[in-house]
Amino acid sequence: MQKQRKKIARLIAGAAVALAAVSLAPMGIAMAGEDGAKKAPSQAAVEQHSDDISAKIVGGTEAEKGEFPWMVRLSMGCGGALFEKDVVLTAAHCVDGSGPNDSITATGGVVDLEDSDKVEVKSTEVLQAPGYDGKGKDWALIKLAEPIDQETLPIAEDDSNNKGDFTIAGWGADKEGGEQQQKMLKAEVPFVDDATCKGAYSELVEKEELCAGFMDKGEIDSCQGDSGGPMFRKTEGGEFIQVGIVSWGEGCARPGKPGVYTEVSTFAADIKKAAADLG
Ligand code: 4AZ
Repeated sequence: MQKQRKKIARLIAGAAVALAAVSLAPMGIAMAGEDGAKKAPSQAAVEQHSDDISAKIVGGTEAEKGEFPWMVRLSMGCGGALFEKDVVLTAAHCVDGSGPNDSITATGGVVDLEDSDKVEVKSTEVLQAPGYDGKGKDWALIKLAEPIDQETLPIAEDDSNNKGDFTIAGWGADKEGGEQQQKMLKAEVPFVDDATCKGAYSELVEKEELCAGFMDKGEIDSCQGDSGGPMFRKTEGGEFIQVGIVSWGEGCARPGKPGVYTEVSTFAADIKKAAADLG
């Protein structure tokens, strides 16, 4: 899976170039080919739902403008969340190491990436999680040249919100091997406990990753290009809080194969310190 993840990350980067060149051209063919053999068993299940008119993120619906103001799309083809107005929290596998970096553009303030209200800001620096080696620790920070004037998303500092139903959102594929989306899609997925998720993925790093999805039916999930985006929920006090970062999974929305997310609470102290230390 580690190799597959790295490949996926490379494909996303490649896809972003394609995206820049041909706007929202399909990137699904390369993706689908990538794990062609593994895909076969659940292909029928995926196709069964492909004519469902509500089938979006996978199995989601369009977000409202302003509904999730912290959401950003990153130019390498990932999602992210505003941790501060000028700091984006994303996945380590979306970036290429740490250091000064002006090659990433963050787009914020919109649901529709073609909306003229969009705000585009360049990166100045990237911090990839220290010790990241493709297994766990899938978080990174991107410092922006200017703030994006939108509400930020606080991160979970303990595991008390690692339960219940979560919201996922992004501009990634709306089905396995599908196209990147011009409009942000959102969906709700339930928590999957570590023991169940370990049964699906023996390589799961339980302290560093948490899982969500519908074990029985699949159908609703994050997918290629949603990586780096936040998984969040409301606390008992009614505030949105980020509990996960879209990280990986076997395919998208396959029964028995939930989405895997970086367990934000595990890294909250590291993330806060790293953000404070950015230039
Ligand atoms: C990806 O490559 C990706 N179904 C994101 C989420 C999932 C699989 C792949 C989970 O960005």
